[in-house]
Amino acid sequence: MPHFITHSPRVRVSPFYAATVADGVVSFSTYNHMLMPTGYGDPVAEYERLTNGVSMWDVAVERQVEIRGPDAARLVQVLAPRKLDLLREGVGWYVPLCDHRGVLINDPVLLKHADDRYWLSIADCDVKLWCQAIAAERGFDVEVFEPDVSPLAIQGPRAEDVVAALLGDEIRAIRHFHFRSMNLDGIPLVVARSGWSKQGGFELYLMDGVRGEALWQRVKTAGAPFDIGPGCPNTVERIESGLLSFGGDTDHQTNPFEVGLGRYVDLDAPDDVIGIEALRRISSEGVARQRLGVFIDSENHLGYDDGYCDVAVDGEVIGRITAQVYSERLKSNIGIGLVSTSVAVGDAVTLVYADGRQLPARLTALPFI
Ligand code: THG
Repeated sequence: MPHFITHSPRVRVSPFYAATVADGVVSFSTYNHMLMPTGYGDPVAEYERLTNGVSMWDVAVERQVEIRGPDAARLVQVLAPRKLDLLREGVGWYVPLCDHRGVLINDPVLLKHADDRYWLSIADCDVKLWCQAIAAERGFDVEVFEPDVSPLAIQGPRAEDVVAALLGDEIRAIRHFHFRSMNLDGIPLVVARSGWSKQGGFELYLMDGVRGEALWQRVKTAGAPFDIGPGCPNTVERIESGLLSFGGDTDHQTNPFEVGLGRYVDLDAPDDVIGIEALRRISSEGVARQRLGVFIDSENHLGYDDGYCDVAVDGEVIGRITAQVYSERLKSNIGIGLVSTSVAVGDAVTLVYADGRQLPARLTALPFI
């Protein structure tokens, strides 16, 4: 029996929704209270396009939290444990947002439009509420709201050629994580060199939801000579690349140092930054867990349906695998997990599934590729 999800303000659809349905989307997840496409029915072709060609993704679920007003710079500095006086207009930075205990609560890209205007391009959780609460508690003069902005990602080695065909050769000069405002025959965009893959690419932040269908068709047309096709944030590629999935790979205790985001924390950020004292303490005491990969020894190709599993050594649970897939490129099942610092790369471990199945595995460093 097929089942359906009722659309409502609690499960919103993207401005590209009708276009993704017309192009054959077969599955969705939810993210930031919206439907997010997760597959078009041909995972091999989708992986191939992403790694050798170009693919277009409806990632409108990466919502923006806009912070605007005289105290905008003060608010973002209090929210993010990086020294933001070094962030320039037209540049995005990856910033781990932490709570007062140094626990990671989101991993957005912070885009600076102006001294009094920023976007937090967020992963899945209610960052707007957090920002509004902190702004009010600290008495800052800012507005915090979700603007009408919906990213469409163009990812893969041929992405730059597609975006140049769409918007002109000037986009080739946009550097990694830099962005600029552009206009595509009346469709307002912010164009950034970014995206949740290691294959290179751009994100077109659509600034008028009514134009979703128009933008999708324009990208398809510009991409046709490059064999563009639809895709989604790709589980195989992101595990091979070791990209963090906030909420997937993290739990309610995870700090940035455990998951490889320590290089995005400045311990000498100002003392009034939320969580900075805890982060300094965690950094000096050292972490108890680390994010590693595993090669899993199994005849079957593993995936979401296999569920997640504990990682054990000598019968003792020392961690958990949070995502696993079969990698055709590596000819092996691979996974990502959080494990104790009592184990190390190269160690043999046993994966213990909820149904009692056990599989041998070996710890390895990230990324796989
Ligand atoms: N695009 C945009 N917003 C996002 C995401 C995105 N918001 C949330 C979600 N994805 C998760 N956040 C990201 C975004 C980018 C990267 C990782 C997680 C990323 N990281 C590179 C890395 O880890 O090597 C580079 C980081 C850097 O150079 O600073 O690209 O996909 N708009």
